[in-house]
Amino acid sequence: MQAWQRYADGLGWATIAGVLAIVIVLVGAVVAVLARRRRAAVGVPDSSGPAVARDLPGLRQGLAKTRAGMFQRILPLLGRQRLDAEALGEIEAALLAADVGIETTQRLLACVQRRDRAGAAPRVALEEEIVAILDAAKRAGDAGRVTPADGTPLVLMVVGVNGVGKTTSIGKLAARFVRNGHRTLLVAADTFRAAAIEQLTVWAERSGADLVRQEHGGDPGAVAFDGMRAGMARKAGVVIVDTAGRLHTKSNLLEELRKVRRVIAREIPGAPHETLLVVDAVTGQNGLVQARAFLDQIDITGVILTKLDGTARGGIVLAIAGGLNLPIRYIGVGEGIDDLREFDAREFASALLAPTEEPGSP
Ligand SMILES: Nc1nc2c(ncn2[C@@H]2O[C@H](COP(=O)(O)OP(=O)(O)OP(=O)(O)O)[C@@H](O)[C@H]2O)c(=O)[nH]1
Ligand SMILES: [Mg+2]
Repeated sequence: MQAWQRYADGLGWATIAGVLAIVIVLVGAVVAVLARRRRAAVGVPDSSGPAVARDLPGLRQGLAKTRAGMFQRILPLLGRQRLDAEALGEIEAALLAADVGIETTQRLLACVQRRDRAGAAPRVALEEEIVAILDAAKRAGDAGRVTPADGTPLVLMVVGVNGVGKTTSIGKLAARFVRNGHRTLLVAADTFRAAAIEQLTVWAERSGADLVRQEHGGDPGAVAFDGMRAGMARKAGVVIVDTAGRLHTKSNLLEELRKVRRVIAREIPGAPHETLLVVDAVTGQNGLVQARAFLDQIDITGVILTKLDGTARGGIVLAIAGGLNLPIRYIGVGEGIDDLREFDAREFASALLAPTEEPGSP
């Protein structure tokens, strides 16, 4: 008998199997931790973990106006067993009034009707279809996302018309990244107003991010160039580029943004890894028209939808996802540093449709 077999018999095969199982579990755990570290090192936002669910009351609060508007009337209807024509009409009116858009409203209604005939509760049917629309847009956006190469930062370029909340959202995003341990650098490529550079400077201080800026009136492309060089030299995990929402007369905003984008791409291959379009939810269908104009000219990979707290038209989330096939990445639900939430389809749908009598709802 081999020495190892005698040794094994002495120990007992069951003990050896147990030890082996423990070793496998330990190796699995180490691999998982290393994978997480790697994601952190390249600055990929990690949305796993309990952070999303913890803030559910905050999201409900942010959607309070939408829920209290036309939606208030349909929330009780959704609790019914079956829907008659009148109830369906009310649901349609509520969805349209919340800016869901005609096409997406029709899709939702058709699904509710179909599932109603099959005996499904209207609330469940509507919630599932909302999640399906949002998930499809997310998959489309994820497919276009690029992971930063080793040793290069994750570069986010933020665009949108003036006043939609670009700079504020960048400040809030920076705070999130810094909190998650990423070295974050903000780039003030909006040189149109002196106040814009000052505003980003304040957000950099508030969030604990670094800043690259030049004088007011300078060339946005030159600031972007400095920003990418600094991001590499300082080994930043995340670089976020702020851009102008308007320019001096006669210059073409979208052309200027394309130029900034080219500079970024030339300096860091694969960058910008995400180009986020900021849309102000309060502007409703107008925001959608703006989004289309940007989409025609620039590769947009996702949307930050701001000011959801200030509108009863929160259905714009569905119009963007369903109508433009663009994923909502983040939503703004207030002006404070913590008022930016990573968008979660299921959480959004249940916060929107939860019955009012549920404990904790607004
Ligand atoms: N209520 C609310 N206000 C917001 C939100 N996001 C931004 N704001 C406010 O919207 C206003 C405009 O925000 P900015 O960040 O300056 O917008 P911008 O897109 O950078 O504007 P320009 O630099 O002029 O193009 C500010 O008063 C912000 O506090 C939000 O989610 N909720
Ligand atoms: Mg700004």
